[in-house]
Amino acid sequence: MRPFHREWWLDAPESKNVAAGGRRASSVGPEPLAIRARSLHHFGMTGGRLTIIHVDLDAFFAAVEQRDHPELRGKPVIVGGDPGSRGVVSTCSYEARKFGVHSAMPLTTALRLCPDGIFVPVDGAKYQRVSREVMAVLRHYTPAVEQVSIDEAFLDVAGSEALFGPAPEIARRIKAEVVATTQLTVSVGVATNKLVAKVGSDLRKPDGLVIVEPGDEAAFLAPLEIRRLWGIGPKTADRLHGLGVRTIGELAALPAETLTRALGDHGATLHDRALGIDSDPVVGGGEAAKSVSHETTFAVDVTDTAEIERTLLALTEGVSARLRAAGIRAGTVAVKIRDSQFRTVTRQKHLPEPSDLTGTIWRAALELARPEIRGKRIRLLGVSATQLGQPEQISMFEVVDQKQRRVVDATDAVRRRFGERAVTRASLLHRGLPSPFERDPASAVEGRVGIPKIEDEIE
Ligand code: TTP
Ligand code: MG
Ligand code: MG
Repeated sequence: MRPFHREWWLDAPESKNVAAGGRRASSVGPEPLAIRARSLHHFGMTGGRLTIIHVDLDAFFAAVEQRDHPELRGKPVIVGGDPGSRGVVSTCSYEARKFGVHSAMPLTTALRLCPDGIFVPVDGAKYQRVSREVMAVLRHYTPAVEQVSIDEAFLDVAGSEALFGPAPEIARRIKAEVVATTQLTVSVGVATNKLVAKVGSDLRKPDGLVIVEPGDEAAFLAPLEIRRLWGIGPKTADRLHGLGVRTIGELAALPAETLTRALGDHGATLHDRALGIDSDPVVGGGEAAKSVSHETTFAVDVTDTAEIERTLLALTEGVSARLRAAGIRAGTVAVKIRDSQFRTVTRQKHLPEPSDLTGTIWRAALELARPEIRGKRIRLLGVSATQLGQPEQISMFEVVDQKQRRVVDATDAVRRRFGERAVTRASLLHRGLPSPFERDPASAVEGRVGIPKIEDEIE
């Protein structure tokens, strides 16, 4: 029942076929056609990184009905109500599309084109519920999710790569997680900007995955029909056809003045779009935390390495306990070090696996701080965790660190019940160090003991 998983990187002959014959069914298969295009031109014109993802559900309302009524699967399902009424088609299954039925068409026309179609009413409340489930899946990967309709959204995964891998990998995970959660398929486009990602997600429906590498935007769009471009409706298309322009490449080749003369300001915008240029940011998710950080200023500047390293441990404890309390993990750890001359350096490091464990984050912080503290009098220290995200459901990491995980879960539970200072490491006791959850403590570090061993982590 599920169609092929379609995955595709740009390659020039393939895209010509798409232009000539619309969506090709013959080239699909489980393996990506990983023939990378030679970028033809326009280096640097689009410039961005491959972090924008567009997700759109396939035949959304009809797919929900087929999911919930197995007898409708594989059949031409038309959502919109009684075909004898004056309503229009909301959407229809891909089986019905073969007959020429499409959204916004009068139901009576749909009945004429597809007399064996199964007409079902619109269940708006149900589709809203499913839509919320899908959007929740998307937010597992980044807070930067911009929902643009009931069944589609843009994501900017620039801050999530350390947690979940590069954007194409995130796209594959999203596809799998949406199926696992809702039994529905989505089509996904991955590109450097929203315009190209959106064209990409639409190109290989259903269950498509199209990845357009940076620099390939114009070459990717060139063979496609102009109607695939945002902002080209039937009227604009007619005028462009009048100028002999049928493909996006022909549109890009037209002198900008000719376009402006024919279409006014809109012409200039279209010229940029035809080249795959779009700087519209993904808007959304601004409320989510971007980092968790603790810092402390010493009452008296410190030179003692052991003291500095213990302070980093205490700060790390605070940061990691807050990560765990929020159910998130950090992909990157940073330290901030200010010396007696008020010179401030920050150093950061990606973790091999996102983590919320004190030991892992502290080891990274030590590695970053050690070269920076040598021979200096230190005034301020800070530890921060960034590139925050939800933990993956199953991780190799969990298997390795189960013992540590059990210990932190137990200590967090005791702290929640009995207060922040109820559990602390032996190496931090009586040292006047800030306890976890105390933010930006100003308390000075007193006393000198040996460098705490990392094994202290598990007490
Ligand atoms: P679309 O994403 O445009 O269409 P779709 O999901 O049905 O099919 P595709 O695989 O091509 O993406 O719209 C999402 C839903 O919005 C669609 O299932 C029903 C509803 N809708 C309408 O009610 N009226 C309309 O004119 C359109 C375009 C959509
Ligand atoms: Mg859709
Ligand atoms: Mg849509």
